[in-house]
Amino acid sequence: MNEILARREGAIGRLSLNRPRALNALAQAMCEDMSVALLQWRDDPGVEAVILDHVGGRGFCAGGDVVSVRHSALEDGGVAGRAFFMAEYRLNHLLFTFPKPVIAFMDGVTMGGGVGLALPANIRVATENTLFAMPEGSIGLFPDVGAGYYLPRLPGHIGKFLALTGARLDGAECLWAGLATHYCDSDDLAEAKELIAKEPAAADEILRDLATSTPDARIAGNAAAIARLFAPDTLEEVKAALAADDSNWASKELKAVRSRCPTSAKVALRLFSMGSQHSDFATEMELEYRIAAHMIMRNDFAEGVRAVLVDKDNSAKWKPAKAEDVTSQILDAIFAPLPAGEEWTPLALPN
Ligand code: QUE
Repeated sequence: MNEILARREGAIGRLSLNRPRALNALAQAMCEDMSVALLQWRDDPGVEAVILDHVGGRGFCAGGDVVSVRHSALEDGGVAGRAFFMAEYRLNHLLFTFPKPVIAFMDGVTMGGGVGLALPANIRVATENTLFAMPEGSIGLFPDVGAGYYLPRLPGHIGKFLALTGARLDGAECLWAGLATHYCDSDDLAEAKELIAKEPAAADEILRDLATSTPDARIAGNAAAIARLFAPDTLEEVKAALAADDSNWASKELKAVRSRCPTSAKVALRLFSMGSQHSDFATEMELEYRIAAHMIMRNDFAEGVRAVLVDKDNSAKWKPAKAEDVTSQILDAIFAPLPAGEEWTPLALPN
């Protein structure tokens, strides 16, 4: 069964995710297959650009195969889980440094690992089906796949808001936030891809010509509140700011922050303050891999995946349960370097 379709169409290489029953959640072999095709196209002068999309169904890509990673943490000391993240982050880095234009079609659920495929693309197309989120806080993980690089660079503390609440954005909101570069009706995508395959250099113009009027971005109405209430650097201060605001919106978002893993939230905040300083994406991936290697072995990850994806009771018991009890010593251990020979390394240096 082929979970990645890789083929040439005209002057483009086309990669289509094809694991629709799991909303195209990424397994290690899918990441490796995509990397092999990209390396081949990188060096093929007949390939001028790459299209990244999915075959059908509701998902572009819902994330990584975290149920398997949990199994690895419980059964093999996390060996297979670390191998998955190594392959996934190598793919993220290859896309980020790819020397030809990449065009990603976020025409459906785009969460976690799917965000890591879409955001390094030069052209990112949202549609009426786009549903974007960084939901890792609800499984005791952290916003990874380069989120530590991308999210702190969004204006008005939107990235912190997305990480701490797991908020879902629609396609119009993705365009508004700069997460997408274009908005098209999904009915026009087949035509767009056909035209782009004939003339990849005109992709931007082709997508602009096909663009219909974009619906209003609902999040725009909350942008001022997000910029104000998510400005603080600590989890305790963000929660206090939300609690002090008497709007319904703030109390709903406070509930979202409170229900999520407090260690995940503090890891996200420390990662964002470091990631905003990284000018090199490889440095970002090396740091995120250290964090992932440590976090998948913590009880919160097994418990979070159990609650959301295995038993689906959505009632994870976090340890520590309180923000105040997530100490800097806990965070230091999660951010610590790995033993020699076990650190993340890129797949291939850019040309
Ligand atoms: C956090 C996550 C993931 C998630 C939910 C979270 C994730 C992921 C999936 C997912 C969803 C539907 C599927 C599937 C996986 O959900 O990474 O196979 O059919 O892959 O709260 O990080």
